[in-house]
This record gives sequence, structure tokens and C-alpha cells, in this order.
Amino acid sequence: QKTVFSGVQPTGNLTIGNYIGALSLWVAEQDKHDNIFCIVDLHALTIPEAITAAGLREKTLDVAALYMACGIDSDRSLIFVQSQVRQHSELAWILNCVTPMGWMNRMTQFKSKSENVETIGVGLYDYPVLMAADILVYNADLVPVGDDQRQHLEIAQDIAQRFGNLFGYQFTRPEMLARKEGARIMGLDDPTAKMSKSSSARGHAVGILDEPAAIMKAFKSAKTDSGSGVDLSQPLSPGVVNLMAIYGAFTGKTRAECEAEFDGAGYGKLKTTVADAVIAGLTPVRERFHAIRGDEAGLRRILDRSAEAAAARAEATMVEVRQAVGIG
Ligand code: AQP
Repeated sequence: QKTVFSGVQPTGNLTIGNYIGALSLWVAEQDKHDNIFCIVDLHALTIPEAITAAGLREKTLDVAALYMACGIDSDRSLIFVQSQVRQHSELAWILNCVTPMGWMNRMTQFKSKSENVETIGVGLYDYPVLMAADILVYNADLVPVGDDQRQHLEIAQDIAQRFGNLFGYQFTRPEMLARKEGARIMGLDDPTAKMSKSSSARGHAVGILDEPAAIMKAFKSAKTDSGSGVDLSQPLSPGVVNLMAIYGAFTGKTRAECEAEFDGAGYGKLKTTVADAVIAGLTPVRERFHAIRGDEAGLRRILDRSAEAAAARAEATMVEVRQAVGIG
């Protein structure tokens, strides 16, 4: 069985981008693998201006409940909070020391995320090394993520290899697992920008927990193009492609099936049909979320139990890593 590792930062309200690119993929693959799913709260500290201590604690529990509401089964998968397993931070420091700054300087997400931050912390720059530690500490084989994380996964592969060359301990090379379609859902307001949970632009994102009326409203105002409907004799505009990708992800239909279904349809019809599919898909998730989140003691028990199991696995790796580098 292959080991799967992935995580989401407990920042903002998770969007259908997170759902399509990450969570729904985890669920679809869950039965095939040995799964480790983490709520990466240490990563959420990389933009400290955007969090408060109380807010971060709440959001961390929200995201854990959302994992389960989306279909992650705590009997089959570990679901835990990153900061509860100290080995992530320890390995991140060790990997920091073997990661050339030249590699880090190429990270495009750092460039785009630091644009809106007044004082850029070293942690934001170092985000990909902590992510590499998250993955490598479990010797994960597969990392199901959206397309925006491709570069970070590649640097994790490179760090693993460099560590092996320097110290002789070879981590498992982690491979990316991404959807063929829907690996990068774009903003409804601007189909050239990735849908992001930390964006505050109006009409940009659809939250997994949004109410049906809000979802319908967001799709009705989604940006398409100056045409009036789907015309397959012309190249489809990015906004229309994005709507079809969302529709495909929620209905299981291929791009070709979506195109055939909407050929000749007006944009109004396209938008409401996509919205209906999203509402139908998310309504049971929202209902389960409220039930799971309502039982906070039960949720904490699951997180504690998983963290203990994850820590035992991470520690087994760290024993070898410490030995390899000569510490501990
Ligand atoms: N628009 C997207 N389309 C497909 N997948 C996406 N993911 C994020 N946005 C999209 C995937 O969701 C997972 C969790 O991401 P994260 O919380 O670690 O941070 P991120 O990648 O930076 O995602 P966001 O939503 O943009 O968060 P903020 O705004 O907090 O930075 C990852 O697997 C990601 O690929």
C-alpha cells in the first residue's frame, strides 16, 4: 500500500478550489492507500497578520471537521494537527540546513503571496521546506494536491535527493497526484487568477460551507465573456472553461461530456446548471459538517488519537535522520 500525505492550511474559508483540487481527490483515493491528512496550522503562521490565536484554534477544528464532512473516514485515515507532531518542525530545521537558497528563490508562490504582505517573515519564504518535512517525515509516496503546489512538491523531491547525497539516508521520493481536470480552479470574478480562500475580492470564491442562495448568486455573477452562449466552433474563454471544470468535478463528467451537454446553451443556463450541481454536491457536506463540529470533544479525541499514531511514525523516521546527521 502506498502512503498518501496531504494537508490544508486553516486559513480563511475553504473553497470549492480546495474541495476539487484536494479534498475530493483524497476521498476518491482513500480506500486504495494508507492515508495521512494533516491540518497544517504551522503553515498558517507564515502570514501572522492574517491570524489571531483564538481564530486559528477555531479554524483548525473547522478544517478537521470539514475533512470528515467531505468523506475522510477517521477509521481509515489519520486526521491530525501538524503542530501536535513536533517532528515536522524538527525535520524542517534539518532540511533548512541542506536546502540551497537558490532553489527557494525560484518559488513563484512566495513571490505572489509576499506581494500583499507588508513585512515578509522568513517563515513565508521557508514554507516549502516545512511542506517538504511534512511529506518526507512519513516517507510518503503520493501527495494529492492542486496544481499550485507542483513547484513545492518538486522542491521536496530535490531536497530529499540532496539530503540522501549528503547524509546517506534516502527518503522516499514523493510523487504528485493531481486531477487531470480541475487541478486549478480559477476565481469566478477573474478566471485568470487561482481561486484562493484568503482572497477577499467580492464574487471571487465559493466556500464549501456557503448556503445555496449564496452559491447561486456567486455563479450568476461569474465572469464569462462578451458572447451570449457556448459556441464550440470557437475556442472557449477561460471563464467558461472554468465553469465546465467545476461542473465536471461535481458530476464526474469529462470535459468532452460537459462541452456536448452545454453546446449552444446560453451563459445564464450554464451558470445556473453549474450552481445547481455544486449546491447538490455540497449540501450533504454542510449538514455533516455542522453535526461533526457540534461534537467538539469527539473531534478532539479523533485528532489526539491520530496525532499519537502520526507521531510514532514520524519518530521512526527521525531516529534514522538524527543518526544520519549526527544529532540527538
Ligand atoms: N483554486 C484551486 N484549485 C485547485 N486546487 C486548489 N488548492 C487551493 N486552491 C486551489 C489546493 O488546496 C489545497 C490546500 O491549499 P492550502 O490551504 O495549503 O493553500 P493554498 O494552496 O495556498 O490554497 P489557497 O486556497 O489559495 O489558500 P490560501 O489563500 O490560504 O493561500 C492544496 O492541495 C492546493 O493545491
